[in-house]
Amino acid sequence: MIQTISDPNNILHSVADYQLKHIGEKVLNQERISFDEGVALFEKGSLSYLGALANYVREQKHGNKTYFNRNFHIEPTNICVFSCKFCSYSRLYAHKEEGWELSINDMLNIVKKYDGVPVTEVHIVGGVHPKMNLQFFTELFKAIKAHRPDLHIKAFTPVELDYIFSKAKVSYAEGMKILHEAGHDSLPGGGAEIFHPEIRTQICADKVDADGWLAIHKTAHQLGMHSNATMLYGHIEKYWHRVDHMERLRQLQDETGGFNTFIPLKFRNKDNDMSNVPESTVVEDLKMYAVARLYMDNFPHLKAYWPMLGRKNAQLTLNFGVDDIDGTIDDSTKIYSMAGSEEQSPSMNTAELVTLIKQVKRQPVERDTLYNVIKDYSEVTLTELDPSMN
Ligand code: V47
Ligand code: SF4
Repeated sequence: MIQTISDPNNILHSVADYQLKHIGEKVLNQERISFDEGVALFEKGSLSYLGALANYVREQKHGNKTYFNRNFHIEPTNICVFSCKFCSYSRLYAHKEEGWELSINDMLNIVKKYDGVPVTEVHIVGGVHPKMNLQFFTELFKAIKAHRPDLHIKAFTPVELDYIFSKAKVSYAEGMKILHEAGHDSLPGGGAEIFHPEIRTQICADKVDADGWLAIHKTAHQLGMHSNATMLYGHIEKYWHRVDHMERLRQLQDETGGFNTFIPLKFRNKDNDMSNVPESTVVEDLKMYAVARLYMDNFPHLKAYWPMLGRKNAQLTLNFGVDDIDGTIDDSTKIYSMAGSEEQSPSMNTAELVTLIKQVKRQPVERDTLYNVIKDYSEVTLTELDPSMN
């Protein structure tokens, strides 16, 4: 073990506020915190107190383990029928010459680039193209699985799924079953944004609403598929909207147990219709991760997505509840570079990811999408790592 586990007795001494102390006691006794207590943590909790509590929970659940996976992204298109105000990435169908559209063959060729490379997952998500329908994606999944049956396909948010199922005139259950049988293994967490209609109608009025998002994840869980959940924070929402969002997810997780990971996504403001909204500070980001770890007690994992946060901040989050920093990625996603992330060509190989985790005295563990351990790197020294490995 590289680092000592935090001592719970020291944590409560640092806080004078009665309510915060009481919440801290509940956390240390593994009792669930309420909606109002979640809001109080955001409003009154100091960064050091929230961090100490969240780190305690993180170490109780996972010790020093910090998970990552070896994956690549395919973004089939950035043409989108919707017009989310925070999106810097999409182009309307009317301006499709400014965007890209990949054919099944193009996407299969991307998969083939990884022949012989030990990636375990392909993450497929993009805009909602009016001509890419249920049949198109069924064929895509079958083609990928025919070429590489062991590759886990994590694809599509309820935004795409709700659109393609309603165009195909099938129910969520029928549509999910068709895709699952074609090779669709799990759902990423996107499209959740902020569930509460007071905010959702201002930032992404025309896409699937909270009930639809939750119903599609529930349908996937009922088919035995796992999924992730995100929250786009740090724009026009209030703290209670964040807690409302987490509360809805926590309730569904109580029912199905199908979520793996919660991923808070920091709003980036470059080149979109919300560029006038300032971005959150790093202190606010770390508080967000910490409160998420404390509130989402039934979510096994909390992920910081490094291409969006940047590498240094991703390292910091590992002391604020985070136990997962996503994957190797390989410069295959544009969604954050177009929104202003410091990571303009996000790409990190395994040696770099392991180094990043070891530098902050955590234990790097390569996982697959479902968190089965592929390799524990704790005994591998930095000099033993091959810098050219993918
Ligand atoms: O739903 C779009 C977000 C999401 C911006 O499940 C933005 O493993 C910040 O869901 N600023 C899609 N965020 C990406 C996503 C995801 C990413 C990594 C891993 C996983 C996973 C899922 O990206 C969208 C939206 O919330 N987004 N624009 C922006 N300007
Ligand atoms: Fe389309 Fe997704 Fe961008 Fe919204 S966030 S406009 S659904 S690509």
